[in-house]
Amino acid sequence: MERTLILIKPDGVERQLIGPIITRFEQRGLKLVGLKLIQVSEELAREHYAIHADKPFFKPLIEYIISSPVVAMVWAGPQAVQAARNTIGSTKPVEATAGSIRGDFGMMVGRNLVHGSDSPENAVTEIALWFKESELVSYDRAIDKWILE
Ligand code: DAT
Ligand code: MG
Repeated sequence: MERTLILIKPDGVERQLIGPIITRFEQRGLKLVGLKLIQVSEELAREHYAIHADKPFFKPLIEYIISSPVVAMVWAGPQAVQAARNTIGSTKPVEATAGSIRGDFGMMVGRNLVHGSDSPENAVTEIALWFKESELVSYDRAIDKWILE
């Protein structure tokens, strides 16, 4: 079982898309193991996006992510990172496949609704940044025998 960090960014929260976005991951068959609504500090935002610190879009990216609350989640499943990235769609919503979250709900790269970890290694680092291990739960889902083989 792999775990991935998913964020519903401020535009997703403000546009009242928390429910529809969570539904996409639930329908996919991923399992929710952590969830919280938080007002992100600039410090956390900068650490989360540290890899982009030298990019011209870094400042607006930080301002965007701290502009309203964010829903932080951990979803688990086989190849959860790749499954979630495909459900989210390409970084630029106009280029994202219809049926993906960004492809169905987004228009601009700076308002692309959702973050998802891009590799299993980065997922481990990001989950540790956003969640204490005690905030994550482990449970058996009865439905899993119809999702996992
Ligand atoms: P992703 O969120 O698909 O993993 P990323 O890690 O390359 O994309 O970039 C992080 C965020 O930074 C992305 O969701 C939106 C913003 N971003 C990326 N490339 C950008 C660009 N060329 N112009 C403006 N914002 C950009
Ligand atoms: Mg990324």
